[in-house]
Amino acid sequence: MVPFGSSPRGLLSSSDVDDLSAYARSRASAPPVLVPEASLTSYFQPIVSLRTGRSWGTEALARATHETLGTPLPPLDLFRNAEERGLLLELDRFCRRSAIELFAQSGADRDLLLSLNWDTRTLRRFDTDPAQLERVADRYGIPRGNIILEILERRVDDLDALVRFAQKRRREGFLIAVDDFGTGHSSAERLVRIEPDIVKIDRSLVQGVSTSHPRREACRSIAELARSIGAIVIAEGVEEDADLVELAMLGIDLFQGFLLARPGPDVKVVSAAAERAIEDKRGLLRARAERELLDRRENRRQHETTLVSIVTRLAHAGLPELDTAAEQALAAVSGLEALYVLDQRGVQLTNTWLQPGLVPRTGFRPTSAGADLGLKEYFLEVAHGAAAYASRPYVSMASGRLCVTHSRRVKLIDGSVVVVCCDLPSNTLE
Ligand code: G
Ligand code: MN
Repeated sequence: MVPFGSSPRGLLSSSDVDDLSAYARSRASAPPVLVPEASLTSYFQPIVSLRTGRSWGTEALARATHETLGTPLPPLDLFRNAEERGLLLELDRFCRRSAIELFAQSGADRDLLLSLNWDTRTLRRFDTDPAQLERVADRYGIPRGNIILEILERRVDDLDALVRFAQKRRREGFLIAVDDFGTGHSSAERLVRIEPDIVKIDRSLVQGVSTSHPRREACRSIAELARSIGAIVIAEGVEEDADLVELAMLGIDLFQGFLLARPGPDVKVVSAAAERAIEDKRGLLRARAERELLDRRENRRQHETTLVSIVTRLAHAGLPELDTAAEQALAAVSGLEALYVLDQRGVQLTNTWLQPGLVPRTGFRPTSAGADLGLKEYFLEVAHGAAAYASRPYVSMASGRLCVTHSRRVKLIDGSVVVVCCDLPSNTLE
């Protein structure tokens, strides 16, 4: 614990902040001004890799305690207090330096990354000592490439300034992370402009991912977006087994959260705890992956039976009777939501027949004969060689419900070749 104090003038200069290191070590008690008698330290929370079973990095988190009472002071209060006093830059910087010091002294593995939060509100102030971070990192022998700067989700008036900041820090050799992505001000624009090395998916999206289809798809999209611009994805705030499993099934490898380890003062202790926790989950993850495979297989088998039955019925019709045949086939075969047939250019030959009694959601409407579906993947795939195709689950424009479209090339009794499309309800496992 080190007291965060100020010079007698009340405002810290950046060199004062640098001197705070010596001051902190001697525990000299300059009058603390931020929060009376506040002591500051850094806790560490591991980021663990499922693939390797090892801690990949650790995030430093500021922790403040009332010196005499020993009670914790919420870091948010502390930062608000500092901002009101114009000391945010100093506090933010002090936290990073304290984190680097403690990390360097922790004896953690050389390849463990250290993640530091950076409050973007400080960019509004002229930084009189921009080289402080490099100096401290170098002094403690931590390669800059092992230090991640997390750009916090905060309102930024000047995005250009933020982008310049990120570019400059990257040129210096640091890694850049966009923190809390998916909530508040952490927009997609920020992501494409900053092109971070790392994207941390915010816990507000992560929590409940196992029970919410939209949440899962949001995490999937963010993970895909991040990966496709070359960024590493971290899911933060993981608290539940089921969410961890779900995120792992989306291909996410790096996790941070109470489920794995709570933040603690000792880097090595929390890292080891997270490694044990992830090992404990391996059986669960494997069981889920296997169950999903079997469910998917069973689902495919059921779909196949339905499709064969539909195709057989339609193949007995000629082009002129196709619409009636489709209507009848749909009524006769259960488990189908919609049925429509396309010609070889992707133009609808039949109406879209919806399961009797199925009312489309407001704003959704089935297409009729003549509609051009030539750009749809379920058409293109089978038009260009595939014998059969199944889409990923998506919301059908015909019904507004989650479905999977299966398409098949089928030869009718009169020799004409058509593409039969069947929408089957999706339980999102496909
Ligand atoms: O904004 P940022 O992601 O840096 O916030 C980190 C904060 O989130 C820390 O205060 C940390 O204690 C907290 N935190 C870390 N893991 C979890 C978690 O699994 N659940 C919740 N609710 N908070 C967490
Ligand atoms: Mn963070």
